[in-house]
Amino acid sequence: MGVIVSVKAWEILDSRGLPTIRTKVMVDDGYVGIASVPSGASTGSHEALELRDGDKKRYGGKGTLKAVSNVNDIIAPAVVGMNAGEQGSLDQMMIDLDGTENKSKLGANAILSVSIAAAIASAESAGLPLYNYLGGAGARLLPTPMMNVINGGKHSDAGLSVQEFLVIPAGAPTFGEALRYGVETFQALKSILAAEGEAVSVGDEGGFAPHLKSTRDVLDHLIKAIEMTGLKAGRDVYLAMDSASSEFHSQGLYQFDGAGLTSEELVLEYKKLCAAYPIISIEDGLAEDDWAGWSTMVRELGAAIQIIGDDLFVTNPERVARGIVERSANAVLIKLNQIGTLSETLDTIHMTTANGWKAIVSHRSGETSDTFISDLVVGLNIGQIKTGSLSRSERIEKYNRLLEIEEDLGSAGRFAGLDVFAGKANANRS
Ligand code: 2PG
Ligand code: MG
Repeated sequence: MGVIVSVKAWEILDSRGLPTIRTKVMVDDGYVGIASVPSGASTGSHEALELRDGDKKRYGGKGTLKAVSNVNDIIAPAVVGMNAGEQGSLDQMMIDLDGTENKSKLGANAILSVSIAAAIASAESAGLPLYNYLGGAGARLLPTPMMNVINGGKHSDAGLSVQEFLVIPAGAPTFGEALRYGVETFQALKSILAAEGEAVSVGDEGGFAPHLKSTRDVLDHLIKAIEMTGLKAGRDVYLAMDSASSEFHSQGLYQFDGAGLTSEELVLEYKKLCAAYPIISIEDGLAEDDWAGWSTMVRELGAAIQIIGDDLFVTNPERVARGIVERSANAVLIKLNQIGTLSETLDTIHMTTANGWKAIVSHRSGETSDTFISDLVVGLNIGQIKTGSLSRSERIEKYNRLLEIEEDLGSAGRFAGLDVFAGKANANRS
């Protein structure tokens, strides 16, 4: 039972209409697992390699036919006959087949599609809900969502330095209520922007992309939107940012809101923002190789807020290990396709939480309808998910899967709420 009998990949499109890969793994009792791999825009330079064809005549070079054939012609013959439930052996077999540091031979997209599809097929074969299969009998923590309602940086043409402005409805009593707080805030924001004559079309992650003046201007709009719903900012709903600052960092300076700032100056600016607004989390506040700047940020702000490394760590256990030694952050963004197998992703999660840091499971800006991350976050009781705004089906499907899990768990379910946040949000824990 659970022995892999076939592996088949094909090219599909992601939410930006660009090619990606989908793979189906079938096991001997007839069950199948299907996985689709997402794709980033503000990718970290230390991520595992996303293999693209480079043939300019197809999709401007972004085709994924090589990755597809690497699955069908190289990985499939090697893994057929293995047990889909032996995740560690299966992933190690693919890592060895690839043989490079960053999965550049077979492609992290090719490898990850098989890794996840095998886990899903094995869960089906075992007759378990995917979250239970991944996490065991104790899986029951519904995550606090971080919702990206304003899309700047590389995710839209809004012209904002910061890539993501997020609302965190951590004060809600349940996941379902948190989702409602987020949706109502999103709708209120829409009406505020529309009344100002701003565009209400959405960016890559389903948030609005208005041409507002500055970071503070956006944060003011978010506070106004929260309060318009009757909720209270700093009690029911909190704020967060993903600066994705590698994108506006060059030659030692950060081009932030029209000024060229050093790391120290940017950290000071974040400090002022955190004092003025109920911000409880900042991701990639500094660039992916500015290790010294990150340590400064933790010294200045680490007690008050969550400091998340995304491009800094790229879900890579070796980079997280360095961050732990140097106290570079206190949280790690978890993206499966940055590292390329489920097993290595689990290693990174374990290292993160074993050291008392927080993990946040994340989507990519280019997504599909795949909802694996919803099961992963509940399965491992991680407590936080970042999966976009409250529009666009590829984002909403992840929330809908969490609603389904919440329903399944019934009174056994727990909502992470504020409990997963230390620092200033802690003051509001009941
Ligand atoms: C990020 C992500 C997801 P991308 O920076 O955290 O929100 O964006 O997938 O473009 O790297
Ligand atoms: Mg990020």
